[in-house]
Amino acid sequence: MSVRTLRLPSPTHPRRALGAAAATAAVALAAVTLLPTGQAGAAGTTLRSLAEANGLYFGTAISQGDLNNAPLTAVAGSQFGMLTPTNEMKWDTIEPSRGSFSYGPADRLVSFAQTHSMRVRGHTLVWHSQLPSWVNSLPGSQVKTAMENHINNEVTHYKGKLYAWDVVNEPFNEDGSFRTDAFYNAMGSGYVADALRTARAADPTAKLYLNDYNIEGLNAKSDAMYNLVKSLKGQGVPLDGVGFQAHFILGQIPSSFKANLQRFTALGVNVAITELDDRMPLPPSADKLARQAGDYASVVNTCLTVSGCVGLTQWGVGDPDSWIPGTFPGYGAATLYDANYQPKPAYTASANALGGGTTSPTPTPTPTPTPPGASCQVSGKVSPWNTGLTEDITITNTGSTALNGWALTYTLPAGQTVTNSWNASLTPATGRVTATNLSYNATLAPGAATSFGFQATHTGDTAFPTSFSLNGTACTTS
Ligand code: 9MR
Repeated sequence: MSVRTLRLPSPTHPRRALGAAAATAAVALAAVTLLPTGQAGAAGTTLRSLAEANGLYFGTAISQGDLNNAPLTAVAGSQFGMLTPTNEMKWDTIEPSRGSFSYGPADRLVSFAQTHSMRVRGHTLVWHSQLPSWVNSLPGSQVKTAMENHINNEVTHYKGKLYAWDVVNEPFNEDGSFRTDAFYNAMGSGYVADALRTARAADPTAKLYLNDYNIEGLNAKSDAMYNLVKSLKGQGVPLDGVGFQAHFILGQIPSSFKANLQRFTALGVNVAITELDDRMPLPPSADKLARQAGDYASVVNTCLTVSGCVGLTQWGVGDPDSWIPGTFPGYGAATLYDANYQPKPAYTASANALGGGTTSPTPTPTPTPTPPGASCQVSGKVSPWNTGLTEDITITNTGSTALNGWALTYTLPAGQTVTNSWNASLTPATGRVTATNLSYNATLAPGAATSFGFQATHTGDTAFPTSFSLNGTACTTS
């Protein structure tokens, strides 16, 4: 596992080939949406903020019953920026009998998400499982109408509220043939296109996904999904992405994972990791947890390095919520949080992969030549919560000379301690701090601006820093 600090952004990183404007937007988004830490691995650092600073989301699956679990909701509401209802948007809950719709459980989860500024992935509209028996009992001639009506009703109910829908879930057998479920039997493979078109008509803003498991590596099943996506895109069917469930086994992340994701993005769709877990034989040991940390870091890094990978969702918040022990007896400990909702080594590894640097060794500083003095203006924003804050700072070069290397020095209010940063290297963590450019944003032309951000703990004083100077010359603040 590679360990790194201050991973964002790197000139060799495809996601960071976004340009300064997008990078600034990502930082601004992180600042706006940050929430209290909960039981995080490091004070002031959350998976969601780290992911968002990379232009990704980090999500989790929650069921209605989980809302009564205080430790779980504390972690979920602070650490994750996307919510997938585990079961509550499936057909058997939403339309248990024909034409009778029940949205209460799913509405409660959407409300929790909204309260915690989380987005929602809808899961799932058309699936052979958790399908009420009345659908399977319909004459073939009525299945299309029933499917379209179900999609139309559910997508309309959540219109404008969801980030994405898993429109069709698990359409393939392991050998790449279509599952012969009620939908395929009634309509052939054309049911997929029909479902996507129906969903798009009901909510033009939600991203539309196909989702499946065991398609992470190059194999017959992922070939089938690839060919389906290619065919749908060729016909102009509305399809935005493919979800890779990623129910992994310790030490068995497919070596072709990245190449596989990339062949999908080359078709013009996004990819997302939608149900991530990594199961191990029980009981967990220090060695197994360390290997699991490596697996998680590798998955996060794969998403980071595939342009078009939009985010990751873990299936469940902690090990107590995971479906694994019930389905794979003798296996478990598959998530980022242990039985007491304490972060596991996999959490730290994921955060580090996203640039959190919570356990990284202090890098050897690279000597930088002292750049010339500069005229500057500084602006910024503090987003505080009870014990921490996020701050983003924009520097504008108001001089007439381009800077090739910059160092912004400022004084933090007493009691503030930096815990992590992005788009600049910060040292020391308290008092008079210097933020130094990274290699990708070293150049600052006359009139140009650049932004960086950091998180800090505080003891009550959440004021913006004072006494800014850029390369030794005092800046104005606005
Ligand atoms: O986690 C879900 C579990 O609570 C349900 O009992 C199960 C029923 O099929 O579905 C689980 O979620 C599945 C998801 O909807 C689709 N991919 C596989 C997941 C694990 O079974």
